[in-house]
Amino acid sequence: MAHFPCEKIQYEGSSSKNPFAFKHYNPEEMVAGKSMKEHLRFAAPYWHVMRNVLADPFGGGTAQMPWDDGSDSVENALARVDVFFEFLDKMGIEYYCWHDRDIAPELNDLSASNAALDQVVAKLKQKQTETGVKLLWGTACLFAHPRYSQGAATSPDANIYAYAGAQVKKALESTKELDGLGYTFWGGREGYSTLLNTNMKRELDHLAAFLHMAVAHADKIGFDGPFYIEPKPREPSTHQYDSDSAACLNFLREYGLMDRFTLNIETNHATLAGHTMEHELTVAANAGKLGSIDANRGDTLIGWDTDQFPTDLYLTTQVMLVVLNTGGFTTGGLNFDAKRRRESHEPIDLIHAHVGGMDTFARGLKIAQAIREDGRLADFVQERYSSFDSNVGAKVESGSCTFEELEAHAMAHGEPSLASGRQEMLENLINEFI
Ligand code: XLS
Ligand code: NI
Ligand code: NI
Repeated sequence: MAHFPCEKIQYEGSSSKNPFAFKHYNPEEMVAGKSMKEHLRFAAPYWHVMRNVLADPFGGGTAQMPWDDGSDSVENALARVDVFFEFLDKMGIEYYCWHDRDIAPELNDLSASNAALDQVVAKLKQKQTETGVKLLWGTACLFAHPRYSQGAATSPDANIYAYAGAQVKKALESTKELDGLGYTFWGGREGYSTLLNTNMKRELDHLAAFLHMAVAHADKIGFDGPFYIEPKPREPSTHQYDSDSAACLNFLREYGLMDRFTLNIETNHATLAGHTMEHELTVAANAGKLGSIDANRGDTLIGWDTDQFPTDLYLTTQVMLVVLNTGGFTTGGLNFDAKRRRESHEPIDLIHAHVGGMDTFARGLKIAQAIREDGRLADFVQERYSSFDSNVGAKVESGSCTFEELEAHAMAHGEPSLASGRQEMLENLINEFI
């Protein structure tokens, strides 16, 4: 039985008026030597597609899920897997992501929960084999259960810390079992509400020890994919330790974790941190740590993580410019960590939402590549710094310059004349392509 009343979504081109067709995402179309699907590597998050009931702080869920009996049974969890794979097939999405507790229920104790997870993982494995779908990354939900209300790997309680470790151990083994390409840590409760009760130094030391144990266990079981840290500044905690790309990089460097970790950057988290997505991606890329992307967007009028689908061409163009400039994804991809609005409660709205997100990224990819081929933007930036290509500037960049030499240069050259930054001209240039 079909749960999403539409055919498989096909590419029909930009003149199509069919809401169940891609206007721009043409998976096999080549852009700069690679197919669109290889560039974009779309992934669907199990938690939003299958488990998000569309509640908000003022009201309960509205999502219609006729396939779901509402129970915490393993049977219900197994039934959802078929629906999810029907969804992936209709969308032509070849990657997915999960939290352990999205795919399988948390039962009375850890061993029962682990056994339930094993059953669902076995079914996911079979579906992956049948369809060729791949797991982009797995993760453990260390934020929903009340035991984690004061943190998991930063809990003040060693018993809870141990429980979290056991949960990550199992989630990592399940990721390995499904040939997952990566493993993500989003520190949902890893932060604090008040420093009055918090020993920040001990919590950060514990978090680092936790991540080192994860790496050691990955090595032990032969999981060699990257670990991602997903920055977010606040919500649910008042202050979260992984607040933005720069904070994460500093933490990873301080605790000797740079080798195995890279970043998974989410648009709405960037904006909550008071940055643009382009900024967060660029900070990561400069450190060689742009691993993967949670592709959503926020709402300028709402102050929380609204996890909306990307619809803004400027945003997707900026994202794809950074991605293309770094040479593209290797293990990562574009995971739509996005949910429908509470008012879009029918299953078919999931299809509309993803069609839009995929088309918006396809256009962003094509626009970004056109801007790169045109070359004027990159040429402008190169020219802007060209005084560092020779003479005193080149000496600075080689690390061999002294203040005496700068002084001699300044004395000899008199008052410098500074060129315009030409922001408006460049904004006009970008609009030529959008
Ligand atoms: C929540 C996060 C979460 C992570 C995975 O804001 O984005 O969904 O991506 O734990
Ligand atoms: Ni996310
Ligand atoms: Ni988020």
